Amino acid sequence: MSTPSAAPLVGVIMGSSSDWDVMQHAVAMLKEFGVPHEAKVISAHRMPDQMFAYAEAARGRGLRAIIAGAGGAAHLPGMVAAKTIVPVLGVPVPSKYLRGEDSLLSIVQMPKGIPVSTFAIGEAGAANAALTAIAILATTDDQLAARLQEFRARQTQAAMDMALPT
Ligand code: RP5
Repeated sequence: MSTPSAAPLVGVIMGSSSDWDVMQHAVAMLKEFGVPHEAKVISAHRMPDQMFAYAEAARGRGLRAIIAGAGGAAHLPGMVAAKTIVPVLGVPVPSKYLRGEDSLLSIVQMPKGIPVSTFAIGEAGAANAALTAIAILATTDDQLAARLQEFRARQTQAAMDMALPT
């Protein structure tokens, strides 16, 4: 279920369109739960003024979480977090030469006082960042909380139904 016309509650931003292969998994999860969201390219290095404007406006526009994905010198999540108190969920995107270990370390090693919740490198991190944004929203939305519980229950059942080759 997707609600593109409603005011976005979650912003999904990424440093480049080349990050979409990974970040689409965050968007897919938000769509599955029917969470109003937006997705944009906002580059820390190539469009820093727009990055700061996005971060400064985020809370006033009603965003409750920002999922920020970037690769390499992945400054986007940290710099957005520096300019807003909206929770920032950082997704390290796999990079060409260091396979995302550079992205992970860039995002996770924030100085005390400016947190970025940092997720796994790649697809799992993007999906889990979305699930965390959903969990944040579910603290004040009982219907969403019920959908999250159902998601967990389906996942548990799928694991219990797993069979190994004999
Ligand atoms: C980062 O540089 C982006 O987040 C992307 O992961 C990486 C490479 O960007 P492109 O050169 O593919 O645009 O800022």
